[in-house]
Amino acid sequence: MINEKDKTQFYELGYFVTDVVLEPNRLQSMADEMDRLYREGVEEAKATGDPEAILAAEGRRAYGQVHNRSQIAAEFVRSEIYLEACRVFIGPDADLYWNQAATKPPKLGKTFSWHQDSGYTETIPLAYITCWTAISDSNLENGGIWVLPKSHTWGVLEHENEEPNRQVYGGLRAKFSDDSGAVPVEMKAGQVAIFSSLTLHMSGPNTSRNSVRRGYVPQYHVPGVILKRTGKPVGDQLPVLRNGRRVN
Ligand SMILES: O=C(O)CCC(=O)C(=O)O
Repeated sequence: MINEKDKTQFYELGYFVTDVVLEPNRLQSMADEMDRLYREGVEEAKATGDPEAILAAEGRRAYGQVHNRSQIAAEFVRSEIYLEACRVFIGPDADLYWNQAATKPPKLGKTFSWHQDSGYTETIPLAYITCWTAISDSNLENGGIWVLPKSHTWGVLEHENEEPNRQVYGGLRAKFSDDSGAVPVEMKAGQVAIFSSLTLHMSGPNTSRNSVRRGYVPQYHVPGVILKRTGKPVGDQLPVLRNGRRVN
């Protein structure tokens, strides 16, 4: 599934995109799980009767640690494409570092500003891989991702706080000036964009009429990773690969 050209592009540009590598029935199961999480979040908020909480849930960027809330996701994080990416870019031993379901509904889905994943959590060792997976088609119109080729060679940039507003999700924004080389990464359901945690990326608003953009975003790292800031273990620390073999 991952060939020499993909590897070269990953090391030179900081990312590559696979062919369609996930079967329709597995994509449908994950899409249903993502919709369930989103719906449950909105229903919980509605139960509080607080209009702000409802708005926040409807516009929530992502749900994390999905593997703890969904047996389907716990299985999905061990998909062969992810294990192969771990073997190629991490080594024979790898853990799930973090995983998120990022559902962008039409109209409510906002911009997520330029950032490096390592800009959120700087780890030791530093670089890990992000496997941004199109669970449904992801494109310019429905809020797909963009990457900045070669930015993985720039080290960890300074990031500043981004306050949420009607156009932009809250979070961190990388401080840099020139995104003129940015590339949109349009994907069919079942394709995976695999990039370094140092690669700058962002996603636009969902301006489509009725296309829900569903991105599932598992990330993988070596076992025993620690957070630089605290010196403490960080992330999901869920073993997926040992001696090159899948851990169940
Ligand atoms: O799903 C998106 O829109 C972007 C997700 C992302 O960049 C991230 O989680 O780091």
